[in-house]
This record gives sequence, C-alpha cells and structure tokens, in this order.
Amino acid sequence: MTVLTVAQAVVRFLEAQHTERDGVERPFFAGCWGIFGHGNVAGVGQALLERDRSDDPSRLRFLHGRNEQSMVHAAVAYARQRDRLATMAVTSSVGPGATNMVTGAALATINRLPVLLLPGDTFATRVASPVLQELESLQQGDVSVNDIFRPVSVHFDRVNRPEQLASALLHATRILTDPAETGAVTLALPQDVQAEAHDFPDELFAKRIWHVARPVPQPAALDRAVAVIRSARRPLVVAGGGVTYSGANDALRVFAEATGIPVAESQAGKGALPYDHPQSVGAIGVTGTTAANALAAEADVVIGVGTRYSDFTTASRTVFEADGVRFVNLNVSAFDTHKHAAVSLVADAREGLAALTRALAGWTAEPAHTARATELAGEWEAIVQRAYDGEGAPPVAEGLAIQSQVIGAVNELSDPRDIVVCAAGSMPGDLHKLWRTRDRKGYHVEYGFSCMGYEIPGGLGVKLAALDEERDEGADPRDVFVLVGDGSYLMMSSELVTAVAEGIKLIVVLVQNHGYASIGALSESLGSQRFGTAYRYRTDTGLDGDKLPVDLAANAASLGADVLAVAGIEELRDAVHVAQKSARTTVIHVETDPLVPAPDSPAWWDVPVAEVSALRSTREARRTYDDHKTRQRDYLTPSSDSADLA
Ligand SMILES: Cc1ncc(C[n+]2csc(CCOP(=O)(O)OP(=O)(O)O)c2C)c(N)n1
Ligand SMILES: [Mg+2]
Repeated sequence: MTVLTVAQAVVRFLEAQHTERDGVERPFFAGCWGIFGHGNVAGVGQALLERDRSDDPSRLRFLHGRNEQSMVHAAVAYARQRDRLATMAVTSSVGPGATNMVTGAALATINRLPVLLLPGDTFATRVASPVLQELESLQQGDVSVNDIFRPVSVHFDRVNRPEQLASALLHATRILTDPAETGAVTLALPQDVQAEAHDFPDELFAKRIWHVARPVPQPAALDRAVAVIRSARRPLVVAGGGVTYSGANDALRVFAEATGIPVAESQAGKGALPYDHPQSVGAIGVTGTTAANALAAEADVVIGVGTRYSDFTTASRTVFEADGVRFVNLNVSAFDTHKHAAVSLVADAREGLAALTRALAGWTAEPAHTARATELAGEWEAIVQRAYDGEGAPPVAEGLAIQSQVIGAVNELSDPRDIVVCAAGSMPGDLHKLWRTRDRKGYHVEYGFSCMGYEIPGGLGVKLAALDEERDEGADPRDVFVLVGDGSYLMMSSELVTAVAEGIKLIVVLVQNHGYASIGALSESLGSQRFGTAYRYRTDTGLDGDKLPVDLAANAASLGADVLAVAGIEELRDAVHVAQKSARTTVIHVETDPLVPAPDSPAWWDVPVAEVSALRSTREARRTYDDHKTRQRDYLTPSSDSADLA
C-alpha cells in the first residue's frame, strides 16, 4: 500500500497508463495542462510539483496555459494529431476556471477526441460553504458548477471519497482509449478531497496497457455490405476522420484502386487520400468541390467510412440526390453506422476496408464512372490553380491580398509534411476546397464544433504532438501553419505567450479582414445585409463607420512573438520564407479583402430564414430558402431492403 493524497494518486496513475495498437506502445497521457487557483493549487498542483521535482523520466509533464478553454483545445488537438492513441489531462480550479473548460469539453466530445478534464470542485465536506466561487442552488444541495460538464462529456464523475478513485480512474481511461466511446471525460475533484491522504493499493500505479482494438466486421454484416456495393453503378466513398484515426489511409487507397470507386472527403477526413490520387475528388458538401458534389448527386450507393455525416458533409441532406440512393456505413461506432438507414458495418476502418477489398475481389465500378471521377477532379484542380494564382479575381485595393492566394502561397511554400491548422471563419471552407493535402496528417481543421479561438492553442497541441513523434518515433520535423482570422484571433490569442514560453515554434498567418467574412457572406445570402458582422466604428446609422485602428500585428508582438506585417501576396511569400528559417514563433499579419470569395460548387446549407419580415431582402431570401427546402431529403429508406438484393 502507498499513502498518497488523492491528487498525488491521480498523477501517479496517469503516468502509468499506456496504449498499444498494432504492437506499438506509448504513454497515453503526454502531459497535464494547468492553471492554478485555490481549487487545485495545493491538490493537483502540489502533486504535479512533487513529480516535477523528481528525476523519474516517466513523470507527468506540466504545461502552463493562459486560459482554461484554450488548454483543452491544445490537449484535444494533441490527441487528434496522435490519432487518439495519446492525449493530455487539464487541471483547473473551481468556479470560472472549471467552467472555462466547458467549451473545450464540447469540442472534444463532438469531434470524438479524448481529453481528461480535472476541474477542482467545492468542498465535499461543505464545512465552510459557500466557499469562494461556489454555486448555491436553492433546489439541489449536491450540484456545483461542474455539473454543467455532464451533457458535454462522454463520462462524468465526481470523486467525493478517496475510496472511489481507483474505479473512477480505471473507468475514465477505458472510455478515453475506446475509439467508439471516446470524448471528453470529466473527473471533478473537490478541493478538500484532492489533499486528503489515503492508503492506495500499489497495483493502482502499476504500468497498465490499454489495447486499442481493431474490431473486425461480422461476416453477415460484411455480406450485406458487399451485396449493396456490388449492385452499385455509380458508388462514392465519403471518407471521414475515422479513416485517419484508424490509420486506414493505405487500406482506403487499396480499396479505391481495386474497386475503382472515387473518394470524397469530409473536413475531418481530408487527407484520407493525397489530393493528387486519380480517384481523390476532394471535399464534399457545403464546402465541396464541383467534382465530389457532382458525383454525390449521381451516387446510387454511398459508402461512408468513419464519418459522422454532419450537415456540412451532406449539404444539409441535399448532396445525395439520386432516387433510391443507399448507404453502407463502416464505422467503429454503431451510432454512426446506422445513419441514413444504412447497411451497418461496425468495424475499425482499416480492418473493414481490407475485408471489403477481399470480399469484392474481381468486382469494379464501371470504368467510365472511375474515369469520369478523375476527369471531374482534374477540372476542379484547374480551378484551384487559378485561385492560387489569383487569376480571374476582381482587383483589390493596394496592399490587400486575396484569401485564396494566401492559402495557395502557404500550400506551395510549405513542406508536404507540414500541418495546416484552422477552425472557424471563412478559411475552413476555403481550405476544405482548395488545400492540397499531401500527407495524411497534414490537414487539421476542427470543424465538428468550428470553435473560434481553437486555432492558436490547437496549433500548439499539434506542434507538441509533432515534437513528441520526432522524439519518440524519429519522425522528421514538421512546421505547423496556423491560419487564423482576426475574429478568432481577438477571441483567443493568449496561448501565443505559452508558445513563446515553451519555445514551441508556430507559424501563424493572421488574416485581417476587419470582421467576419464568413458570417458576413452568410448574412447577406440570408437577406440579413451583413448586419453586425464587420468591426467598424458606430455612426448614426449603426456599426458602419471607418475601420477600427486595431493593430493586431502590434498585439502579437506584445505577446512575445516575432511579427512580420506584410502588404500583398508577394510580401507574404517572402515572410513565409523568413518564418520557415526562424526557430521562433512568427506571426505573419496580412490584410485581405473580405468581399472576394473563393471558387465553389453550388451547395446548400440549411440556415432558416425569417418566415415573415418587414425587410424585402429577408422576404426574398425566404423564397430562396423555401425553394431549397424542397430538395432536402430524409434518407430513411432501409438500404438493405431493396428489391434488387433479393
Ligand atoms: C466561439 C464561436 N463564436 C461564434 C461563432 C460563429 N462564427 C463562425 S465564423 C465567425 C466569424 C469568424 O471571423 P474571423 O475569424 O475573422 O474569420 P472570417 O470569417 O473573417 O474569415 C463567427 C462569429 C463560432 N464559430 N465560434
Ligand atoms: Mg475576419
């Protein structure tokens, strides 16, 4: 038995957890982010200090963030970059420190990414209630602000007694390491319990290996899936994030080449195939390519692999237009396989694709279908090249750049293994359509929650993951390019300070367009006249005055980053070269014209418009909305019940 405080036991337990997949083992918790307050400084904080002072090489690394939400983003980004086989913990104080993490928890759970949250909680004994920052509920004596984590966590527990800790930790880690169940796991730790000593069994701290399973498909399910695919004339794969987390990229390529089926990609699935694979038709859905969306419109069988089918992927259930379209969904989670009344194939993506390839041996889609996919993809690539080159774009004011060109310059100047990070605004959509992904882990756009502010802390987590892979697996170094809009930057830029403190190099391209290009364009298309989407001085007629004298370049410099403020695309290119050669975090500040859109394919996103309005613009937009609404489908027809399967 070992006498430790509860917090010390938590830290010792985390250090002993490992995952194993395909025979490769690694520590599961690569560190613990923290900001201390009275709710964790003398508990988890003390425990981390004690380990920090030891020379044990397996001691848990402590990372000091600047904002609790952004610490969770960094931990989640780390987990995504490591294919969910490693993650980080985050400790906070009670009260606002804890609730600041709620957004990060939702982001993790929605994206199916593991993160362990350890919010401090108010006294279990309640001897001096209400303590600082304690919520007093009139109805329920046992709630604290941490109960707000329940709906956004895949698992929530509160450890009120030391005896509960062992089972709570084991249960938490099982869920975190299970690809079908993972998300945010929250263990609330009352501040008095954190400091309480207890005699813990030694076995709790023994090295533990969590074997990450690759479930294989059930034979009967495989038969059903194969029967539907064999009946297809114009099949299409929709690859989601599950392809990458499973490391199924090669298996997908083999499947596609053997069957001739083209592959489209969701945001999380981008990079499932390299952009120049002849069967890669790129982004699908609202921000899709003309190639993927044309093939989706005609598809008679859609094979979803590791996708959640968000509304961006399905263009709010309008992108698959063919009568009688059927779905075969391969996913590690049965929750996802059953979407769109699909034939369900519950399995690991790599195993499932390999099984499908074997079972479909000798069968291919019509060669003309495969050839058409390649041709359509080529047409889109030509559009991308013109966008990269700024061809056909309207003239913009002196010193401004066009966003598509910014994306093109970063793509062309970055190494194929470098990683682009983004999350919200107009850039995720433009990246989805335009970014040429050359490495399976080269594209990291968080679009499950599309959380403004994820970009810089997310970039930090991604870079930490890349550095750990360099150290542990001998991987080559890779630069992380964070693309961030001025809106996102204003919400959450403070982790630049952490990047500087930790000596972690990021290349941040800060795209200043004085407001929301994304929501501005959306607002206009919905008849809302860009109301409240630009950062301008207030005048008699509203927020429509001059641009504000905000200097985000100076702001970034004040946080300790190197800053290069550029005017136009040529200067941006020079700045990227400078940033690549530097060992320090560099922010490249570029101004763009928010009114120049990137090329796109016509696709709809269901955002309801006011049914009655005093404004003509709204009434007109509502008519367009009603028209689109008629094209929306429910995809409820059972996919395996079709007559031609009899
Ligand atoms: C935390 C959060 N708040 C609000 C939104 C809704 N939203 C999506 S994009 C956006 C504007 C982003 O502005 P900016 O970062 O400047 O990018 P731009 O649209 O100009 O490309 C807003 C408000 C969001 N996604 N996340
Ligand atoms: Mg902006």
